[in-house]
Amino acid sequence: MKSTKATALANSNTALIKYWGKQDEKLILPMTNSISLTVDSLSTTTTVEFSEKYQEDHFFLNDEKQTGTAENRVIEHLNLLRSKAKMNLKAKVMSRNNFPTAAGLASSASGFAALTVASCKALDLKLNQKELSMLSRRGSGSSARSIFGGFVEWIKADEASESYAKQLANKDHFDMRDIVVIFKQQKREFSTREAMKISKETSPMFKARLDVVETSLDKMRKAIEQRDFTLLGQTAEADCNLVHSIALTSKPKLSFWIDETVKIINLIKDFRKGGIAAYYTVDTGSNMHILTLPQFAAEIEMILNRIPYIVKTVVCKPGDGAKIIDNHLF
Ligand code: 2P0
Repeated sequence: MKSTKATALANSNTALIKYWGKQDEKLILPMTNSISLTVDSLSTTTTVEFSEKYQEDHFFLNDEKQTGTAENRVIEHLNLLRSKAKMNLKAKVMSRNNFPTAAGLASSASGFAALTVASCKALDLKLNQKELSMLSRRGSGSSARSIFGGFVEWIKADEASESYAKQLANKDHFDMRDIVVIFKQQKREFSTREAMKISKETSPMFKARLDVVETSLDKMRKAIEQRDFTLLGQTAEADCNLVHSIALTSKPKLSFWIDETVKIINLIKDFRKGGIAAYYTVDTGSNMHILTLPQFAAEIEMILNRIPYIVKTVVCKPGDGAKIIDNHLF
């Protein structure tokens, strides 16, 4: 019986200058470049097996069979990869996240990067990271960045064959920490995909960000290159605030922050007054990221762990890009 199996591990990434808005929804071409940090402790492991024994595609996430949009997005991505490999065997896909799914912690980034890398290996497509990044992008835009480790920039382009991510600096270039803060209360009314579309079509702030994003990207590249943590933090916070202003001024209003988000933002401001270098960024969920330097991480974590509305903190370092591993999930 014809059968082929592979497993990949991909880390999530935290957007420092965010991807917000598409110029092409089908090809997933972004309106702007974006810059992220691939982290080491939030990962998806995915095993893919293409085999004659499967009559249809199956997708399991954290041991639960998925249906609806989650399953359809995976099947659509498998179809794209199968057409590239000129092969039509159905597949079983099993994924495991070591962190909450769909909570603004970029599970689609690690998820589609792991799916792409595992599938391409199982399909014997011999692709380089740039090609993997372009393919992964079609599953979920931010996953194009998780193919690479460390500090990564995803390039906008009008052509599908020219929009891919590339590494700006490897994980050892700048030793910083991303403390992921997971709240007891979770809120998510809109998927990122819906939110981006609504924002682009309805927020008067959307164009305003396009006017300043090139400057933000320049500052972020410089901050990374020169290991300037203050510039990195200030620039990430400013872009985060702009993106969430766009969300808030959309119709319908998109608000991802909860009371706890604002409380932690105020705490971070107090940290800075007390000489602790810390900055925030928030993606499309109420959970948030505190960017800091290694020497402050333990103290910040200790303070956060005393706060009753925080269920978990994860201290992440810069991490590796997506890779093939030997331990299959089935
Ligand atoms: C980012 N986000 O740069 C931004 C900031 C969330 C907030 O990219 O529609 O799941 O699949 O391309 O990649 C998450 O969006 O969106 C995201 P699709 P994706 O990380």
